[in-house]
Amino acid sequence: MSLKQPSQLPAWKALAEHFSKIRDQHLRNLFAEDPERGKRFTVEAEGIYYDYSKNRLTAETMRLLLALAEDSGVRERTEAMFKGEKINVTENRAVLHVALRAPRDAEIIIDGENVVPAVHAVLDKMSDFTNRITSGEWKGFTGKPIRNVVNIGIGGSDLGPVMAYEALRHYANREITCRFVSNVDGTDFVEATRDLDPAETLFIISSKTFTTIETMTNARSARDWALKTLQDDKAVAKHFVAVSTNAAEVSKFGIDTANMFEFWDWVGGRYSFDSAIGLSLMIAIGPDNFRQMLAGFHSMDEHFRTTPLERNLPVLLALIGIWYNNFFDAQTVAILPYDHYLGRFPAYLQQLDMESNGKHVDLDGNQVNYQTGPIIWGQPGTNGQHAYYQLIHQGTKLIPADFIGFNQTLNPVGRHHDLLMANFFAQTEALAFGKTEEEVKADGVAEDQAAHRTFEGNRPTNTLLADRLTPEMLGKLVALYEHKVFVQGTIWKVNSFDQWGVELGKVLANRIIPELESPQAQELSHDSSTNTLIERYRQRRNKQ
Ligand code: G6Q
Repeated sequence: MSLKQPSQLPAWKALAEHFSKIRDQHLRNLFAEDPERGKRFTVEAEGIYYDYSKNRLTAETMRLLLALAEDSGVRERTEAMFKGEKINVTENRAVLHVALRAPRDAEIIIDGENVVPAVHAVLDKMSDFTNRITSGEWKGFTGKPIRNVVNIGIGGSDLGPVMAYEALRHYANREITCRFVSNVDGTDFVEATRDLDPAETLFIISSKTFTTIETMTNARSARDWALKTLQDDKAVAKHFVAVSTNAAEVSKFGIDTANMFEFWDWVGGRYSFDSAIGLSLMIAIGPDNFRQMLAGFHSMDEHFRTTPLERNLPVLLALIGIWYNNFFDAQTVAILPYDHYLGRFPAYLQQLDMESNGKHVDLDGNQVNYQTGPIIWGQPGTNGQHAYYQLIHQGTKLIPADFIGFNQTLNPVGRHHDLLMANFFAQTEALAFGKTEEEVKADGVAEDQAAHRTFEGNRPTNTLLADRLTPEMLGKLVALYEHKVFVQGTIWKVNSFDQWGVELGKVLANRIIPELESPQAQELSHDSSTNTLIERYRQRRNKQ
């Protein structure tokens, strides 16, 4: 299939022309011209109130962006994904994270087989295992119940579980301590396990391939750590379980494949925490909450699949992102959750978005001549306000931001929630409307100070407001962003489901490992910088 570059589409050309007319329009004027704007540019669906009125756009912009989605085949590609077509063309795989949350009676066929029963069989096995752990029926090797669960995984096998565990901590069983080890830096493992009793600790080795060097290194250190105390290889069966697609490697490691939780090659790592990769999360929050989270994912999937584009949350979020990325030339998007539980949400979205759409060639392998995925970053509010918001308000860069907040707190304490939300509303207001020099002077600020205290405004934001951070709502929010990334990837014509960009570094590290570990100093044949750095490390690593 030969692809039309997006910039050749009539809707793209029309947007470029439209952009030249409205690029300097100020949100102050847009709001003044239309007293209903703050209600008009909103959508409420799936318990999420999405206000996109504080964006630099008009009804015409939206009409053209929606035409772009139509012309780019968003609808057709969505159907292709949901039907299990092999849209991950560079790996010849289907992309079916939506099957992970399909109801029991759904039918999704890949290579002639309905995958939904297998999905539910694994979920049932996870539920059963969770119940055995939390009830104390599953005992460690010395007969003690499990009190600590350590997930060992990295990338997609870590960021999702840890984000969701933090997000849903309110619902977690506090009798069980959950830790997450990902980094090959030994510090991560040592600090995560230093206060744990091996006799009460279960390791979940989460790795789709079961060959990832960081995970396997941590898994082996975990086995050594456990056996140092438990003193018998048979203890591995009671203290280690695996989540993987690779039964052969799991059993080579010494884990009974009866204690392996399966998933499939049609689940991408960064789209996998609602599969068995979420086992640690299920143990923490319990099977019922986990299933509610899946129900949330599924209802956002259905919303995305069936709602007209102009009221479709992921589509709108995606299109407005394209507007800034490709027309305003914005380089980044800030994700700003005003909920402390969502502290890891920006880091999770970083992988989801940047690994998916950080691509420089289209599906045909042609170099693109337009910007693809943005840089994603952020921290929860209000902390960020005392750090980097200065630049968002008064810097020279345009930083579109997503503000995510909740009407109800899970931890009512005094005035805290009203203060949090007052800041949430104030920030998007300040960013949009700013403060003019006249207003500053009218406050009595001296002439020579006025410029410093002026806020241009016209800084765009999305507001996503929901009632409460529940497991179901977390599922909805994650699916919202998954599909946003998908829509953008479709418009940019990139493969959002591979990640070849992480390979080269791995290959080069594998070449350097023996150069660091071999007892005979091996000759180095890198560039002069890398050679000198390795030499220096070899000389100095054992010096005190
Ligand atoms: C995500 C990527 C990547 C992957 C990790 C871990 O989409 O594929 O982040 O999840 O490299 O891989 P394993 O699960 O195979 O250890």
